[in-house]
Amino acid sequence: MDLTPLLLTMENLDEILKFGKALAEKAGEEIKTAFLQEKKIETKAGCADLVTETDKKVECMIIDEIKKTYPHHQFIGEESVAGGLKCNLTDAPTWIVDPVDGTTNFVHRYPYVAVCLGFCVNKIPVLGVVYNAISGEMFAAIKGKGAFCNERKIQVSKETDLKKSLIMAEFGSARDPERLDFVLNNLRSIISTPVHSIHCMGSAALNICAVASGQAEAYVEFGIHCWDYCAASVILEEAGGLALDTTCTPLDLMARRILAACNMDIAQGLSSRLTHIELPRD
Ligand code: LIP
Repeated sequence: MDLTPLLLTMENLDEILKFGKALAEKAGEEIKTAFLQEKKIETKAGCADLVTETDKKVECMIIDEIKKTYPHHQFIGEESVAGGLKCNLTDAPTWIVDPVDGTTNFVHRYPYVAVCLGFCVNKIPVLGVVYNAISGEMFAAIKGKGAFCNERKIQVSKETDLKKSLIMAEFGSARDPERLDFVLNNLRSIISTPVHSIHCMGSAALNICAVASGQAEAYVEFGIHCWDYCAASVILEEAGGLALDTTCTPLDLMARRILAACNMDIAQGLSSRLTHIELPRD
């Protein structure tokens, strides 16, 4: 494998992270301004798959800034893909962007909303920024250099007993009866472990960052996209956690499912209680 792009990029990942954090803060200003205002809401794949003009405006701003600063970098953005651009991850340095993760929360003014900037080289996530503009929490990590929230080092929970765990999960945006049965059956299986509780925060990235921060032991979801979990997966692994496929095999960025856990005991315990499905790849 030609390591040139990786070596070239690894040399200035600190500079790229500085750029990413400043870009996330700039995007966060736009989100904060619009957060309490009336919003023009559209739907995408279904009645609960929401998008606003802020999602689109923020993604355009992010991509313009990347093109200006790093013209040789590629990008994959949620709203660009929704607009018809192919989701094609190559070995080139690539930004994977969710301008507003937790759009439903943004629409309802529920304060769990994050700008997600993941950065991959040779298809490997090596840098992640997840910024909750409403709380001011800036989660960030470079592969091999630890994970931080507002410059404070974060690490996962040490709990190994699933019965003493807080699990993050989501209903997702699909509302067809078959998918709802699948989601509800898995939620029932998890809660009847029994676990301490299941919380649904409405943002895949912030759920993963809650695990990275030791506030929950695991998060699992089927049906999300690479932009929902690329950035946060780097933060979780640098906090000592595991970003895995739901079957506890290595994470597949394009498989649209993740099991994020503080350790393998929790991951295997949770995975064994799930029904697994394959989804159309990103
Ligand atoms: C959301 C995810 C969430 C999932 C929602 C939606 P978006 O991302 O963060 O985990 O349950 O269906 O996909 O659409 O707000 O960027």
